[in-house]
Formats: sequence, structure tokens, C-alpha cells
Amino acid sequence: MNSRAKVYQYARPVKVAIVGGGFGGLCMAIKLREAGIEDFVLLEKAEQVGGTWRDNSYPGCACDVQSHMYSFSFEGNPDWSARYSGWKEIQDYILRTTEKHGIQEKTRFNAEVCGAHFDQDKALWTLDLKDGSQVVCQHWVLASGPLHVPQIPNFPGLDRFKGKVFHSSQWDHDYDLTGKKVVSVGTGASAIQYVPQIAPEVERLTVVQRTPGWIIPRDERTYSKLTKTLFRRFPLLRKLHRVRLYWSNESRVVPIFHPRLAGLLEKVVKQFIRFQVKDKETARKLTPSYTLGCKRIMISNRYYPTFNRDNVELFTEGVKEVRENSIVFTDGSEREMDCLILGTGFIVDPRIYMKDFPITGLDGRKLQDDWADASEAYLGITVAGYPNMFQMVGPNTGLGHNSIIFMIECQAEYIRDAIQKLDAKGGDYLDVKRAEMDAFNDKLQEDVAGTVWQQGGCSSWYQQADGKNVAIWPYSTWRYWLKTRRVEDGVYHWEKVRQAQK
Ligand code: N01
Repeated sequence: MNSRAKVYQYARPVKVAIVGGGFGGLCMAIKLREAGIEDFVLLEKAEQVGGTWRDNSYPGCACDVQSHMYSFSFEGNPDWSARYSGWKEIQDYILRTTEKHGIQEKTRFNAEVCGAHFDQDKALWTLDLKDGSQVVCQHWVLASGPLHVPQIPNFPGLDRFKGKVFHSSQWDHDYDLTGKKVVSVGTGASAIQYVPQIAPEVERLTVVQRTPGWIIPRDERTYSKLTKTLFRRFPLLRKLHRVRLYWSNESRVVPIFHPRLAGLLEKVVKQFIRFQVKDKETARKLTPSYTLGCKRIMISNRYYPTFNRDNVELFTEGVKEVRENSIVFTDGSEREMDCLILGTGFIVDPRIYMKDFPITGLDGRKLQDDWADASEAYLGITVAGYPNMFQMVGPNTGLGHNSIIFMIECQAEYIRDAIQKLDAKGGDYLDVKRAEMDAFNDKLQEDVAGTVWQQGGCSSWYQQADGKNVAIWPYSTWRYWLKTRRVEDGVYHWEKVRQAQK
């Protein structure tokens, strides 16, 4: 291999390479700039930044976390149009913020990273890109996010189907649904947003539900012109609004540790379903039998009433097979269809979605082997044996109750602190101590065992196939903030290997 040709525009190692230009990668880049660290590159696989909010554009796509919380604390936006903004408004916010902080010019687009290995003698990582080029760096940050590889069910006969098929995150806006017979599979956060939106357009909509979700009312509201003006002129008011939203979200963590309290909320939601759905049998099918909070709690005022429409039906039978122009269910019933929409979620297990992304750390160890049983990291950020490699929204740092942007900011600041501390010590790499990482994860798994995610009687994407929860941060977010406030010396090995060259 001609290494000169392969090292694209970076003839020398960069200090930091960031993989992924969603909220995580963008935050990391801004935090580095804030600290005067300019020697970095952001590698983005697509032609634009935005991640989830670039990819998901299905009808009705919106965030179910309030916009004033689902945005950077350092980049407040007084102009959010509504409490829960649509995807386009969020994507515009991301693009504006990228532009404002000059991250666009630090980004290499169409640069998909597909492997990484650590050179112990030089204390440098080499990232392999799909186009055959490489980027050499001292540190790298994996900020590609856990919800971007669509999960496509292997229904028998799916390849024979002559109509249109697409996943919710790859919506085909050129395909006109008007007057079509549509079958939609899945009833998660994505489906409950597009189902009410497309129902009035189509001739018939068959919603296929495997497990019903708990859906609570959405406290929807648009911000008036006056409120926006006040937020703009008096930023303190906007900040106070954000603080109020933060603590109201944070209070949701309480029933998670007290499933009995969740029982009280369930009674309220059951009334909500009965109130919104006319047909008793449909209402019964839409009512979950597991504890509220076990799967992600969803919010909508429009989903349940959709089932009062004459052209919408709910199917709780499994899919037996797909034929050329129809779908057949396990009870033998068959529905003609023009279009099949898969609201079937994402592959969230990094052992599966990163199987073609080999990562080799110290002494040739492979992350795929180290994570054979489960993905684990210290604070979801660093992994023992993989020095100077950091993750954002890594293992056990997803949230079921508050804004992930809060976690992302904590992680970016922690990573920046680690990089600066290493420089201050004159070291070449830092590696989290295995005992510290193991102790952290043992305690976390012990604590998560008593929560509604493990005890609530459901299976969800929060758990891997053996039931272990490697997705969720099971505590309050301020606890995460406290833990990530500074990089503790004793938790890491601080190594210097390039002595002779200096
Ligand atoms: O995916 P999901 P999603 N046959 O995994 C069903 C975030 N998000 O795209 O429950 C039949 O939640 C599956 O059934 P079951 C948010 O974090 C955020 O909707 O496994 N059904 C389930 O009903 C969310 O949690 C926003 O039994 C099958 C559905 O498909 C995450 O993204 C908005 C099936 C998948 O639901 C994912 O949400 C939207 C099969 N073979 C999404 N396979 C915000 O507002 C799967 N299902 C922030």
C-alpha cells in the first residue's frame, strides 16, 4: 500500500479525529475549539451533518423532548416555534450551529470510517475509511450514535413483493401514498408519529402491532411571538424555562426505581386510551400488559384517535409471509397492499452494527472480542485496552427520561478534559484501568437490575438478546454530570512512549 497516497489530506497525524457529525460530533468539535484545540477533523459519512435529524424525515417526525432542552445549553434558541419541534427545525438548528462555530470547514464529508487500529510504539491511531484512505490521529472520538442502522425484518417472501417497501428512517418522499393500501409494521416512537399523519391520505392503513407501547398525552404548545421576543431580549427567562423543563423531565426517573408508582400512572393512561379509542376491543389491544416505563414511554395526542377512522385497522397477529401484492398474517387473514412501511426500529447492539468496523487496541486486542458478551465502557466513554479512544452515547448512557443533549455535553467536556490533562502531564496516551471500568459496570448492572427496565415484564431495545441492559443510564442525569465533571487521575494509566523522539 502506498501510504503517502492513502493518507488523504492529512500528511501528518491530527490531534483528534471525530467520527460522526450529529449532535455528538458537533458538540465535541465546538468544545475542542472552545479550548483552542484546532488540530482536529470531523469525519462524516454523508454529504451533510445532522445524523438522526438529517436521516429521519418521515411525516410527523418530531422530537419528543422539549426543544429548549433538546438543544445545546451554550447555544440557546429563543425562536423555537413549539414545545416539541419538527425534524426540519432541529436540522436547521444543527446546520446553523455548525456554520456559526466554523465546523463545516473542519469536516470531511463522504468520509465513512470502517476500522481503527492503535500503534502502541507511536501512540497513534489509524482510521480506515471506506474510500481506501486513512486518517492518523492521536485521539479519536466515536460519535456515530446508536440509532442509525435500520432493522429490517426477515419476513418470508419480502423479496417477492412487487409494491413499495421502505423503512421509516429512509422515507421515500417521491412515493405518493394517496389512495394506496398501506401496511405499517411496528408501533414505536417513529410509527406513532407517522401513522396519524398518513392515515387521512391513504385508502386503507393496516397497523401491525407486536407489542403495544405506553403512550401518554403530549403537552403540546406553540410559543407565542411575545414569548419568543421575551426569550430573545431576556436570555435569563429562556434559561429559567430550560431549568424548569430539565427538572420536570428529571422527576420522571422516580417511577423507574419504584414500579409501584408506575402502577398509579398506568391507571391514568388506561383512562386516556379508553377516552380516546371508541372501539373497546381495539382499546384493549392497544393497552400494554407490562409496567409503564419498561419500554420507552411515548407521547402523542393523535395516535390513539387514528384508530377511530374507518380506513384504519389494528392487527396484532404476526406476519406469516409477504406475497407479490399482499401480506398474510398468522391467523390466515390476508391484506392486499401497495406499500409496506417498516417502523421496525434500529439495530442498537454495537456487536452487530459494528461487526464490519474492526477496532484493534493495545497488544492487538479486538473490541469485538472484548465486547463478545456485552458492550461496556467507563462512564460510557472509555474502554480499557483502547487508549485515547472515546465514545459519545456509548454503553449505558442512553436516556429514557430526559434530553440526550445533556449527556452529550457532559461527555464532550469530559473528553476534552482528558485530552488536556494528558497534554499537561506530557503523556502520549491514557487508558482507563480495567478494575475501575469493571467496578463501575458491576455497580451499574446491580442498580439497573431493580429498575422497571429489567423488572417491568417487557423486552425492549434497551436490552440485548440475553436481557442485559447496556443501553440505559439508570440514574438521574445530574449524577452523570457530577461523575463526568473531571477526569480523575487514579482512574487512568497515563503513559509516555515517545520519549526518544522529543
Ligand atoms: O423503533 P422502536 P422506533 N415484526 O425500536 C416493532 C428514538 N426516537 O424507530 O415492541 C413486528 O422503538 C417493535 O415491536 P416490539 C427513540 O429513542 C426518538 O420507533 O419489539 N414488529 C416496535 O413496535 C426510540 O425509542 C424520537 O415487540 C416488529 C417497533 O417495531 C428509537 O428512536 C422519535 C418487528 C420498533 O420500535 C427507536 O424508535 C422517534 C417484527 N419483525 C424515534 N421488528 C424522538 O422524538 C420490530 N418490530 C426523540
